[in-house]
Amino acid sequence: MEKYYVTTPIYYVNDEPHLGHIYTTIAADVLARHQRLSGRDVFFLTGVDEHGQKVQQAAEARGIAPIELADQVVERYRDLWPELEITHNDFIRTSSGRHKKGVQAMWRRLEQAGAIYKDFYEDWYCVPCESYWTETQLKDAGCWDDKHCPDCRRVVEKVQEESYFFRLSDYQDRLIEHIRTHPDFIAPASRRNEVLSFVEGGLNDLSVSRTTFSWGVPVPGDEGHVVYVWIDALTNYLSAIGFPDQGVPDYWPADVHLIGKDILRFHTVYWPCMLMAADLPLPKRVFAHGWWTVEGEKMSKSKGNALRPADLLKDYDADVIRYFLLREVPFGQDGDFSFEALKQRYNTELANDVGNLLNRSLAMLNKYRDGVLGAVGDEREIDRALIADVQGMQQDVAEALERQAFHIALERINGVVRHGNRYVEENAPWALARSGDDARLDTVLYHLIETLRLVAVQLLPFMPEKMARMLEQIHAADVDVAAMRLADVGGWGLLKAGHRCRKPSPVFPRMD
Ligand code: ME8
Repeated sequence: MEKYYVTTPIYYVNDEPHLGHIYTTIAADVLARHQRLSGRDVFFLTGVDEHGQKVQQAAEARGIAPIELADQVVERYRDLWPELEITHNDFIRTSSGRHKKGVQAMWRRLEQAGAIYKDFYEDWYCVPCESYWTETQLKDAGCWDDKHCPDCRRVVEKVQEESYFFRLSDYQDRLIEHIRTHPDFIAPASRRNEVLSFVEGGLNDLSVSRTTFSWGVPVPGDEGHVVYVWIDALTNYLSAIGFPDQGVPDYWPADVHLIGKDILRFHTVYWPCMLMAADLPLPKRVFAHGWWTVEGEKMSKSKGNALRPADLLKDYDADVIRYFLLREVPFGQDGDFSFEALKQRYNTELANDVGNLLNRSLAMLNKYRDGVLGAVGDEREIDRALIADVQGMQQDVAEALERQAFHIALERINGVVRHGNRYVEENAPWALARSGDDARLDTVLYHLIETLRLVAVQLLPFMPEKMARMLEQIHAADVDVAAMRLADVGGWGLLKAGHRCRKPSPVFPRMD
């Protein structure tokens, strides 16, 4: 069976999950479900990033050990994912033995390849705050010119720290070549260009160990150093699937790493260069999606305005949240979340379009035909046009999702739903019932129900619970969505004459 490996970033445990984290994870889940439905052997990985100074400091601020903080926050993620119907195959913690072993093996491989050397690293230290700042952090905070501390505004001093370095600069040309010859490696295209010009601007070697804090994986053979948190974190994509015990694990290389644009450079510069040095294949694709603001504002810890999943789940079903996030904003672009937009999209696209087509079709089938499908008579042009649209949808959705174009996949499916509603108006089944044209009435109702069934199959990865309920009304039987395969249910004409559907029961009631 063809394998498919999809990952999310592993989330830091110094913050609780919010809208941004669920966005990436939902997107990955839709890909995983779609690929399983298409018959592939899927491995979907998510997890948490526990090491590093940020986590150590957050734990200290609460007066607990870093592992205690991690143990608490990890439960928030573990509890949340089932509520959002996330079907990950594994959940990696970077504090786990299997991961540490993977990181140390990666380190040794880099060392054996001659890609690591020891030198000094220059940091900026604020004595009163006892905090270390990098040059980049000072520049980003606008504190570079007179070199003051971004926190307390006092002058920082230069300190030298012994550090291991990774020969990132050695891989510059190979990376450029790889990006040029693999146009699908970095998406969307704007991000690819951004990375390319960054790499062409020249790469510096990367400091990959720290001695100023201890919460991390010890450097093999030099325990005074911990491995830089990004070397540690990126290796999760391999340690979770059996590296180093399996050599190159079965699921490697990943088909797609889904990430936010904030961590693009780590995934498209550091990670591929590390893999080249370690002589391991590169991931096939890295997709960096855009950034959500909430009601026009940037979410920030200091403002305390992060949108928490519980605030959403209180009023909206997981399926509706899943649909909205992937429909509202073209994947790759930034977007704004608002409850008003969510309600509006729900009412127009789900309640009015899908819900209405389902309710009226099943209601007419029950009213005129006691819920039983009749034989299909002569097909007219109008019927063939509907079938062609439905059949084209499957291919188009698959192609869109192969490029992570969720919004295009959904728009294509919605187009079929609108076509279905037009088909009802144009064929006016109520008039056929009144005039006693039973053969034509049966044909029209059959086309509607079969269209609905295939729409539900395509929407399953996006809204698994709602679509299972829709399919149960159509099939008049319980549906095991996890076991469903396109090869069995994806073709037009599965339902036969004599099949009885259920009475409609609203899946998308209108929201006021
Ligand atoms: O960066 N809009 O973890 P993290 C969209 N541990 N997505 C958002 C978002 C927003 N406003 N805010 C967060 C880390 N995200 C590292 C990753 S991977 C080897 C290590 C999402 O907890 C988005 O996917 O800060 C982003 O990349 C990720 O959360 C950052 O999560």
